Amino acid sequence: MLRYLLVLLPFCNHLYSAPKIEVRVGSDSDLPRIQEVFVMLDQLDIDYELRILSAHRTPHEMMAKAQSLAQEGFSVCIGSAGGSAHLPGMTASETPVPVIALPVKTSYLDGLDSLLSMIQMPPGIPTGVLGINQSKSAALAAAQIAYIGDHQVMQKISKLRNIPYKEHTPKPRVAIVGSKQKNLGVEFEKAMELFQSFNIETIEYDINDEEFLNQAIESGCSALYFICDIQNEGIVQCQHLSKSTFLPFVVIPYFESKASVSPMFFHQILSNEATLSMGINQFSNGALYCLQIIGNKNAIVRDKFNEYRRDLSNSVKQKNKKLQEEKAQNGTYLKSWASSK
Ligand code: C2R
Repeated sequence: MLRYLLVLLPFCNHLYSAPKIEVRVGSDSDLPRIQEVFVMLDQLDIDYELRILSAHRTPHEMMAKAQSLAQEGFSVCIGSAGGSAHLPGMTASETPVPVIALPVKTSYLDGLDSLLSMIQMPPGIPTGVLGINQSKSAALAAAQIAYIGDHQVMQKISKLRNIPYKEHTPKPRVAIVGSKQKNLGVEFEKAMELFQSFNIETIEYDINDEEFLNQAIESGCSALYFICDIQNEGIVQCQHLSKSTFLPFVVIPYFESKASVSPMFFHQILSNEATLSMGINQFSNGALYCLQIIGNKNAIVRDKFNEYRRDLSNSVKQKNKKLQEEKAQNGTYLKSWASSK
């Protein structure tokens, strides 16, 4: 028996290929500011590929390398840039691989410019945004996505983050937290329908139940979808929760009122943990981001996700076509505008 095992041993390496992480930066000038990404990944013994790619200066190369991320076997991409930082968003448009957006601190606007140009992505194209210069957290969040279910790496992460480790076998299942006792409206319902249409089970947990995090791990949830009710305790809950779990932590900042809000709250929810934030009230983007995480290990979910993206793109092209036809027929665009949402 032992002899057979020894014969097979050299082939085992070929069977297991470690998940890959890409780090792309808008400029080499960003590197010193985000060097903790690399220190952290090294500390976890995780290899990565580093590329300088700019949505503005090298759009074609940036796009081509985004389009091939999935085929090249990457499970996650950290996109980091400063100022008018379109790199992570444009990358996300071209790949089913989850993109983590890391805003770089800038000289004039302290990185708020970077953060705001990353976070409020349009429905359909999520990025998971971290706090400004939260490089260590970006590396941890990337590892938590790429190595979910890998006991060795997750154990290391738990130790580093001071979180009790519990063995976890991820399933196509997502923990929904912060939705109970609230009427979140139609946008939240749409997000839940998205999960359903992808055959992903959702389990709603009560945030006040002390055992819920353990239960989410035991039941094999692949991500935690947290609705952060900014006007009611949400920020405190978010800070507490994000410190307590090694599950990919996807946050949807929720504002009940439509009044405009100060972007300063982002500093609070994105303080220094591996918290991946969506834009304000972007419930569907939170769901899609969870689906992308699950899609790393589930070809059916990934294929469906790609189909979803194609449909989204086609619906925009259709609208444009209609607009041009109206102009040709009526000599004005106005009619189309009035009938579009
Ligand atoms: P230089 O120092 O090279 O002039 O770059 C970079 O991330 C950097 O922070 C200045 C800043 O420009 C940013 N940059 C972007 C993008 N490309 C470069 N935000 C992009 O594609 O988003």
